[in-house]
Amino acid sequence: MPVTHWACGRTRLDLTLPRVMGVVNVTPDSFFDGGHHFDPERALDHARRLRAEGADIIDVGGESTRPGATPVPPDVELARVLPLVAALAEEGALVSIDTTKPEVMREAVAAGAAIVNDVRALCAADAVATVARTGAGVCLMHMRGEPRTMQEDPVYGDVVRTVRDFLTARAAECEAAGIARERIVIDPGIGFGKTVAHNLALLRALGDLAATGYPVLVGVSRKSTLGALTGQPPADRLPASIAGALAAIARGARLVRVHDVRATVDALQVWRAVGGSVT
Ligand code: PMM
Repeated sequence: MPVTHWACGRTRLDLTLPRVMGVVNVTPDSFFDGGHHFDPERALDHARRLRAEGADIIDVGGESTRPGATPVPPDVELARVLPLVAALAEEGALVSIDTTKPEVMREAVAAGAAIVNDVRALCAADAVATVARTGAGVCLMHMRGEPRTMQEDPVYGDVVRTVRDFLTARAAECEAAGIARERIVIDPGIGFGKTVAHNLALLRALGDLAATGYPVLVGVSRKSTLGALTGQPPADRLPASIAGALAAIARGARLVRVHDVRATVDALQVWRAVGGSVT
C-alpha cells in the first residue's frame, strides 16, 4: 500500500507532498543552534518564525544529541521543553518532541505534542508502551551506540541492511504493542554513529528504506557530512543542506528535518514545480 499520510494524534499529515520539520533546540549545546533559543521567549519566537516560513512540524528538543554530548536529567529536559510545547500546541502547531525519555514523551504529549521523535527508536524501557498509550505519531531513528561515544570508529558490515533491519524490527515491535502502522515513520539517523561513507551510502539507498512501506524522514541539515564534502563550517552549510534535503526527497524521503525552513520550502517549491514531487 502506498504511503499517503502520517497519523499524529488528531492530525493526519498528508505525505503525498514532501514535508518540512523545523528544528527548535532549547539547549545550550546543540551543534548548530545550541544556545540560540535557550531563552524560552526566543525559542517561541523562533518556532513561530519557522511556522510562518512553512514548517509543517516543529520539532522541540531539550537534550543535545551531538557527538560527545552528555545526558541531562528528565526534570531539566522537561523544564526546557514543556512551556514551548504547550504554547505551540495552543497556537495550533503540529509539535514533535525530540526525546529518548518516556517521562518526557508522556508529559510532552499531555501538553499537546502530537509526535514523538526518538533518536533511540523507543529503545528505553517503557518507551514503546508509553507511546502506545497515546495517539501520537512516532519517528524511529537509527543510532549506533550513544552520543557520547557514537563517532568512535563506527564499523558496519552492510550499513544499509543493518539500518533497515534495525528500523523494521523496531517498527514491528511498536506495531505488536498497539502502535498502528500509519503512526510510524523511520529515519536512518544521518551522523549518528556513522562515517561520511556510511551516511552517503544511506542517502543513496533511501529507496531501500522507503520500500519497507514506512515513510522515511531524513535529517542532514548542517551536519558534518556536508562539511566533509564542502569544507564549510556549520554556519556556511546552507547551500549544502538544501542540496541534501532535495536529494533525500528525490531518493524517497517524505519528510526532511531542517534548521532553515524558508530556504528549504522555497527549494522544494521550485523542485516540485518542475515535476520533482513524490508520487
Ligand atoms: N538529528 C539531530 C537530532 N534529532 N531526529 C531525527 N529524527 N533525525 C535526525 O537526523 C536528528 C534528530 C541532530 O541535529 P540537531 O542537534 O540540530 O537537532
